[in-house]
Amino acid sequence: MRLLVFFISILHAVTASEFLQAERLRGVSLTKTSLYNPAADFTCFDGSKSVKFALVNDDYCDCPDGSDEPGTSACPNGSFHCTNAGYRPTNIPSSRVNDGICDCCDGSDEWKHPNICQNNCVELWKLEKVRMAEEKDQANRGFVLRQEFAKTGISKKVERQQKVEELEAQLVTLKEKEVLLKTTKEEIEAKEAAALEEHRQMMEEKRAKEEHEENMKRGALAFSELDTDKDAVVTGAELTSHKELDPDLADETFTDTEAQQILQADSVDLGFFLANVWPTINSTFQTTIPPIVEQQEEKSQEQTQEEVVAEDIGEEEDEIMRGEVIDEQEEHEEEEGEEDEYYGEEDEEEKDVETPPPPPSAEYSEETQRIVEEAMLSRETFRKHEDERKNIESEIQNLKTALEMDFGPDESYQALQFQCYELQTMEYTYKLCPFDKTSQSPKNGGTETNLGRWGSWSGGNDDKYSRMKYDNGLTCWNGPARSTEVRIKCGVEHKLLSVDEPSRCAYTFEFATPCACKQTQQESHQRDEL
Ligand code: MAN
Repeated sequence: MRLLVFFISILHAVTASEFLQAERLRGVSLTKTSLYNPAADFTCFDGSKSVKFALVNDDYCDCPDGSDEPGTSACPNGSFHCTNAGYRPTNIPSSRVNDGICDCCDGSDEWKHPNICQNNCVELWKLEKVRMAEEKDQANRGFVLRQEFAKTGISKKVERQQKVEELEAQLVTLKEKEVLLKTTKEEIEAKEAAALEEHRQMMEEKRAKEEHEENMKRGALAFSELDTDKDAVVTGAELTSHKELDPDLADETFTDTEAQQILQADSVDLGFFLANVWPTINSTFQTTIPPIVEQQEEKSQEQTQEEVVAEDIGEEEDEIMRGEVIDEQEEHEEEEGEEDEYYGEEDEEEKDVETPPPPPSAEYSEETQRIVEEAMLSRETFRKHEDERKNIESEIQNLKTALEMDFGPDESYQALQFQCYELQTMEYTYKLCPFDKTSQSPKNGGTETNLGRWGSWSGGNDDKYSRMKYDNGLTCWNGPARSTEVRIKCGVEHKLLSVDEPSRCAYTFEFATPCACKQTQQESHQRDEL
């Protein structure tokens, strides 16, 4: 009886061990164990076929999806599950099974070479625990900082909102005042325009009057020139001395009759001449008397010379004197070069002193001047006011833009606005200016290359704030516009950790900041599979 009980117990033990064996089928995770039932045929996971259970793990690939060979390297697309008891279970490609390299920390992937791998799962787990503790500590310290940043971010937001309200109220008053200033300005400008128009007309009339007077003066001079016998009338005969007045220049004879036709009479006095004759001949009449200005100049030259001559040689005949004096003066000038220089300078000084100030461009009346100045002042006041209003509007706009920015669920990322973080690599200095841009500057000089402008948070629904997207940077030669993805992780300080360019002109930055720290770090769970 005892012997029977013993055999039954042995039988039980074998069955349990077989069951365990089935449960622990090589390369299969606990969750998939139920799919491998030794008591039934095995159906490939893709449902493509069923095979005898004996063909599972027989080192021959039957299922197209490789599911019949979880523990061997027979299927190219198979997957081997490392239990890694004491550490984390993991799946490796079947091709790594029995390839002489230890992939699982429990060494289970090298089951044909039991001596080459050491089970180091426990050691790994110990290291992992230290790393996790450090990470947790960092996360907690970072979280404390994050809360500070969040507090500042929130108060900054409130401050900005209040500032917007304050500026908007100010803007209302400014706009009201601007309307008044504009009305005042327009009123005074209308007055100014009228005064300037009046001034322009006055100047125009003055000029016309002066022109008329000048014309009459020239007419009177012409009359006097034509009146050769000085009897206060001009006759046809007198007119004929001016051949240019001949209405029929081709025949080369200017007859009295032709001249009388021009005069409209046999002879004319000054009044009739100015009113009726001069207007018809003033454009053709050519005076034989040199122009007044020239005469005056000549006269003044003569006077100067006379003075010099008077000093040097006394009173003599003008014509003779002039010739001698000029010669002597020239000689004198040659001899007394130094003195001349001196006099020359003195002359220049005198010239400077004597040069009259330029006449005012517009000689306004006192009233017009007052209106013009008042209008200028009004324009200036309006312009200043307008500038002030525009400044306030742009300040409001900037504040609103900042208020619309997404600085994270607790506003802590506000701390990064207007800051830049740099990282040096062998070739470049990379810069991240959160919410603004990313850039790259060659270390040996040269211009900064924009690697993207702030776009948006791009971590997706799972963790929106884990990534930032900067795009529309400088276009790559024959390529896309440069862009950057910033991967954010928790750290006790804001720091640009690494930079990469995984594909041409598409960059990835790794950035640590307390703003990404969470109070409770997700624990990595040790899996103890037995
Ligand atoms: C520059 C840099 C590089 C980039 C090339 C593309 O050299 O911006 O990062 O790959 O241009 O031509």
